[in-house]
Amino acid sequence: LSTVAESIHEPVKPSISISLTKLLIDGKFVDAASGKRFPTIDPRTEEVIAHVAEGDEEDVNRAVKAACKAFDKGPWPKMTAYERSKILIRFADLIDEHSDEIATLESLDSGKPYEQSRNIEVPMVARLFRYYAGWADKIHGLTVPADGAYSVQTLHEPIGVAGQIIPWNFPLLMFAWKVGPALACGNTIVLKTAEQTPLSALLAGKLLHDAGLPEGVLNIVSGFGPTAGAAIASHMDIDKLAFTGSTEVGKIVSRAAAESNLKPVTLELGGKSPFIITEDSDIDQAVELSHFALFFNQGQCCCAGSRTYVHESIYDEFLEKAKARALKRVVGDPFQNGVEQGPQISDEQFHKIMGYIKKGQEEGAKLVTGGERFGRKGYYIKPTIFADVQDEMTILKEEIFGPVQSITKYKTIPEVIQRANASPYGLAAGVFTKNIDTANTLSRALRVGTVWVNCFDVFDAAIPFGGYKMSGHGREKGVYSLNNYLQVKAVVTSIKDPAW
Ligand code: TXE
Repeated sequence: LSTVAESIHEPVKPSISISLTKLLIDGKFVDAASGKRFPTIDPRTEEVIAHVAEGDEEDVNRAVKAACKAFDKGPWPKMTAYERSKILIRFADLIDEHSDEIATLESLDSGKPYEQSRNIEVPMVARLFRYYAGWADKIHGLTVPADGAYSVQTLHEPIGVAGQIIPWNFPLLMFAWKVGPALACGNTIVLKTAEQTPLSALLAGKLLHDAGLPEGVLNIVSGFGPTAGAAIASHMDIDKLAFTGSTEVGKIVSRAAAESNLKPVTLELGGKSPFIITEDSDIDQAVELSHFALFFNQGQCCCAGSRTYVHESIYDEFLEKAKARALKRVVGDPFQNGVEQGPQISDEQFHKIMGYIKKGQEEGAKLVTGGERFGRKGYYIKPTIFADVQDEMTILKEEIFGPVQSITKYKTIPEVIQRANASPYGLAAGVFTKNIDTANTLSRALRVGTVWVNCFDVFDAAIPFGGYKMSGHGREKGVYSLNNYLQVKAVVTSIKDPAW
């Protein structure tokens, strides 16, 4: 293991050449109108991977024009659903064929373990496109029995041009969650990737065109939030906005959407998910699952189980074992086999997390392990555990978005329900128990969009995901996501001779 850890001093050089760095507009890779480029950084080395075209308002305007043309003139929304479905399936096949390359780009740009990109996330992307390809030709309305002599039917039509803004923690998966259902429903798209991770989506965009996507249907504008992102949120010709990111920016884009053309908005925002371990639990299994729930993806998950509630009767033993597990966590270069945790995404996030660790100590939480930088360069942080964390402490209230587990004890189920729900967030929760009655009680009482019972982070394409409260609104994945990208039109036809 020490060899793996040492690897961060000699970063692996993945064999990949970065060829796609321009904006994808109207089926072509083009420079930004301003000619500007920005660096994307390797979080392992803090060095530049590539310079990428920096889109801003003018480029968003060009992309929206192309998307409007592709929507209004077709062929995309007017193609048979079966034809659209075949293109999505061909794309999924291309993702499989290029999975080494695309996983390499993803890990290089984001710092996540290559094994995670290659074996979990890239296959999930292909699976998700096949899932939505399956829906494309099964979207249909109703025949409605209305009073009077009318024949009434509903048509489920694409909304038009979808604006999509995605974050850096799962660049390719967020691309898939947004682009898959929007395309299946026949919409066209202007997508902005996160400025920290622009690379994998550009390759995915190329592969979609190789699969037969007509030009202008998917436009990708790399760039920053206050420029390119703001231009999307406030654009008068974008018909729908889907955003994943911070709660703070979620409010900004909602406001911009309302103040421009009132486009409908779906939001997937921050979280502070409870993970509740009951007294009857197998402690070793509970330690492993709660460890995974928090530390997966360097702790950079909106649904991370970041409030670990442990029943008082097993608390001491749990704590000791949780510490041992964190100490065993393999931190190192994400391209080394066996590495569980790579660097955080950026200097900014590194410092944000270190700030929370300091705050935890200042406010009196007990630092059990970690709490400091790992290695000399790169944004690595040691797996960190705080114990005896109290409800009013900042680290139990705010989203840290890093490898910091906060453990707290509880006595009764009503008490833990009340405390778990006392958060402005409501994205997800984990419940670990052998008692079916407790599982049923908790899964109904928790005010969150997903409850994982004796499992965590199960992200099947068919399972809806989204938040209660300030974690957002709308659902992604599953059949529910189709509603985000469809309009319902009622067609009411007078019947001339109702007797027949
Ligand atoms: O998010 P931002 P940041 C949380 C997490 C993290 C914090 C800040 O707690 O520490 O947010 O991360 C674009 N108009 N999550 O600063 O800024 C931006 O370019 C339009 C949770 O990276 O919200 C990027 O594409 N767009 C989250 C996207 O919004 C704007 C995942 C997200 O960035 C914009 C990421 C603007 N004015 C962070 N400003 C999750 N829910 O999974 C920024 N953007």
